[in-house]
Amino acid sequence: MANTFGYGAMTNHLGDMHKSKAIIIIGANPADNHPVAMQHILKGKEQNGAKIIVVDPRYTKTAAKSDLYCRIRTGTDIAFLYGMIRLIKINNWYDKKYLNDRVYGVEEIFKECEQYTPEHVEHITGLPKETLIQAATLYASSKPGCLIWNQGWTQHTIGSSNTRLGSIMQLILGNVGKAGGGCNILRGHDNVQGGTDIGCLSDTLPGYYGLAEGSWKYFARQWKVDYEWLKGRFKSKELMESKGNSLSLFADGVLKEENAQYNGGSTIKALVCIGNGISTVTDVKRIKDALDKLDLVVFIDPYVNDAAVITSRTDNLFLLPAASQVETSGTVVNTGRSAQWRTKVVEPLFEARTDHEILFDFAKRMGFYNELVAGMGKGDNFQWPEDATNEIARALKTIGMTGVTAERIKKQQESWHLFNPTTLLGTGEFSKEYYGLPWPCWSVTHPGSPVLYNTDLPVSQGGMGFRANFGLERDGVSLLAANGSYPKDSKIKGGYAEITADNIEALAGIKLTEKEKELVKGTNWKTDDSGILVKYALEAGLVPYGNAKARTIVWSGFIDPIPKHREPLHSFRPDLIDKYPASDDKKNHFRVNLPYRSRQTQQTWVNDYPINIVSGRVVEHMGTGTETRSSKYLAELSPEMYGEIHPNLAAKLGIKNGEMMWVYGTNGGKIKIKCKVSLRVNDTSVFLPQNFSGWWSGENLLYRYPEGTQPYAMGENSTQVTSYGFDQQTACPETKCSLVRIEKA
Ligand SMILES: Nc1nc2c(c(=O)[nH]1)N[C@H]1C(S)=C(S)[C@@H](COP(=O)(O)OP(=O)(O)OC[C@H]3O[C@@H](n4cnc5c(=O)[nH]c(N)nc54)[C@H](O)[C@@H]3O)O[C@H]1N2
Ligand SMILES: Nc1nc2c(c(=O)[nH]1)N[C@H]1C(S)=C(S)[C@@H](COP(=O)(O)OP(=O)(O)OC[C@H]3O[C@@H](n4cnc5c(=O)[nH]c(N)nc54)[C@H](O)[C@@H]3O)O[C@H]1N2
Ligand SMILES: [Mo]
Repeated sequence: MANTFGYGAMTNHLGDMHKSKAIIIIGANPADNHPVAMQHILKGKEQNGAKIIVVDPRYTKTAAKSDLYCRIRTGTDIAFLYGMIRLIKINNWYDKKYLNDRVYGVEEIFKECEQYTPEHVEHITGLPKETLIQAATLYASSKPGCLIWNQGWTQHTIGSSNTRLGSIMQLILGNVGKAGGGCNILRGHDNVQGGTDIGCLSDTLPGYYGLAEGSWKYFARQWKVDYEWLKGRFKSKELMESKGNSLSLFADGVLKEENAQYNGGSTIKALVCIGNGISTVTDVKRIKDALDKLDLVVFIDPYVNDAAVITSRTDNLFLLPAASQVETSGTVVNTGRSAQWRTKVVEPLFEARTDHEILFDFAKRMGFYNELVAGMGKGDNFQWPEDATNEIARALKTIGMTGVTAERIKKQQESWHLFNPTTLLGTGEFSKEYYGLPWPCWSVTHPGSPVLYNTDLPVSQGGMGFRANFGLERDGVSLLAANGSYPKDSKIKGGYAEITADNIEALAGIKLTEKEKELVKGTNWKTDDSGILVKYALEAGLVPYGNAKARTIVWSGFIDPIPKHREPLHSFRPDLIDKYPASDDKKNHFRVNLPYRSRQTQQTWVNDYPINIVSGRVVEHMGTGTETRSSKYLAELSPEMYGEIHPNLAAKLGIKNGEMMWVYGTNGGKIKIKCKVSLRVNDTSVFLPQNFSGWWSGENLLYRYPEGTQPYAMGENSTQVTSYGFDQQTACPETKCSLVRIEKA
């Protein structure tokens, strides 16, 4: 759940959905994209009578399993949510005690929702007002209610606002911290949670420690390197402490000279791409142009990366064959924050090498191998990957990885069958452990925490309140949990600040010895390497990060203090953009300048591009499809790129089912694809699956693959026609709101 604990993470877990009474799936299609999660959702429905509500512009396979389907226009989820919240408010369906005890700032939300009457929501979203009333009634009356979202919510200029407001609705209903409830984002790739946790992000160090000097110094200590040496790797301290380039925007850092000023005075010159498709980034023509312009491009991939085929460069392009995940071992963290150990199944085949071996060799040749591995042990005096897992455990205190050691996770792997899939609790020798030690797992004897923010359990058994991370009060109003709100068995019967060396004695009611005082001096729970602060906090039933209120308002770094509806940059409804304008153009957003409002008003886009893209996936293929389109059987099931349009639109365009059509995007891109006539989308939209690549505006690029590496299925890449637009906070591409024109080919 964004903003409270860290970045996106499921508050609950998949098995926990067996306990739900209502499940609202909004901007996600698990029947296609998370078939295992879908099994759990269906267990909730079939065994526990959970009502399923699906909110999606497309009637998906998931929608086919719903009790109530709500079709909304893409990019209007905020209006839908405020409509829900308004009905919850005026009907007194909200959880007053919960709001009083555990939530800050709901009044602002209640004020903002006033304008979103069912009629107004219908006007914006297209959802019949009766259906909104039905959805609010059903959801508010069936508790606990579980909220599920995914990319249908994040790939927008206001994606981060969608996720905030959804979480706020859950708070208003008192659904957070409850089994069967929660804010549950279904994640993308294998280990995407683990990848974010360890800092594969350009705006923070591992464990969401940020980029400030103090954080770098903390990590210098964890990595056993000199802070000055670390600093010396950067051109300046300022660059060291500012957000890096992002995947979605790096091309603008290559192509546009104006951005060099944010990047040490130079545009980007070289790219190493490891485990990423990059041709899936929106407005992919930018990526091609950037790849063509760079001095050096390296792909580390078990397959021929699609981007390597898209570029027309002929030199300084390297493909380093990487081993796959069955040819290596180590930990991964799943969407429910549970860690799992993976064991190597076979040795890397042919000349393939594992990712870490390739990276180690890079470091050797660039002269910093010793520093790279120092945190695990000097020279080659470490055990891979166990010591890496243990370094993560030691360093990532913020999210409570402390107890997630290689030894514990490996031991669990041998006994996975002993864990209950609904509660995650083990039996036998694991009767005091949850499956995967879901973080926070505060110590090597802690069981892990299957449901975040659950105050019904003691902290030592996975209980916790909300995090005290934003000060103790704001404008004279306390940000701490109210008196009487605390995790079970807590010594303090109300709110308190995060634990520090200075307040531990007063809060936990203990006396530190002189030796302990020396050890914890100047630290807090997330920087204390001795573990003393966490130990005493847990003994007193206190959460190391404090016990505060969740906040509905943010006050630093955000464009919108409370979530606001803003029309997409390429809006289907220009009549609404003055009332709900995009945010102002943004300078130095992940080191590039980005247009927002100026792009939105550049022209009335819908006049020339009158059809709305609904973007999503197919079950047979993954990502760019690099891997799955190279599987003969999957390619046979889903052999070619297509666009789904309504029979009314097909008739209007004069295109028959199975005929070819040209689709033109707002950036000059075009794709030639097969028409599939379908009732799943409305008659102003086209559904474009994201999983194809290999064709470029009518040209088949198969000839560019090295001998013997050609995939079985090829197709036009939808990102040629998706829009230039990025989240105003996170820079996630606005692929889910784009306009196109379609003509018969
Ligand atoms: N088979 C398969 N599985 C996958 C993947 C894959 O490529 N193939 N990819 C993996 C990855 S990386 C990810 S991130 C996940 C993504 O998982 P999902 O988020 O489920 O994926 P999508 O199909 O892109 O989008 C979900 C739904 O959002 C809807 N949608 C589009 N625009 C809007 C909107 O404005 N509002 C709302 N409410 N809904 C909207 C689409 O119609 C679609 O049904 O899937 C993972 N699983
Ligand atoms: N139109 C549209 N565009 C979208 C989306 C959308 O919904 N609509 N969704 C967006 C999202 S959420 C995502 S995540 C992206 C897709 O995400 P991408 O990362 O762009 O796509 P993948 O094809 O999954 O790329 C993974 C690459 O890693 C390689 N790989 C696999 N295993 C390993 C390994 O062990 N080591 C190494 N080194 N490489 C490995 C694969 O061969 C592949 O080339 O698409 C984005 N683009
Ligand atoms: Mo993803």
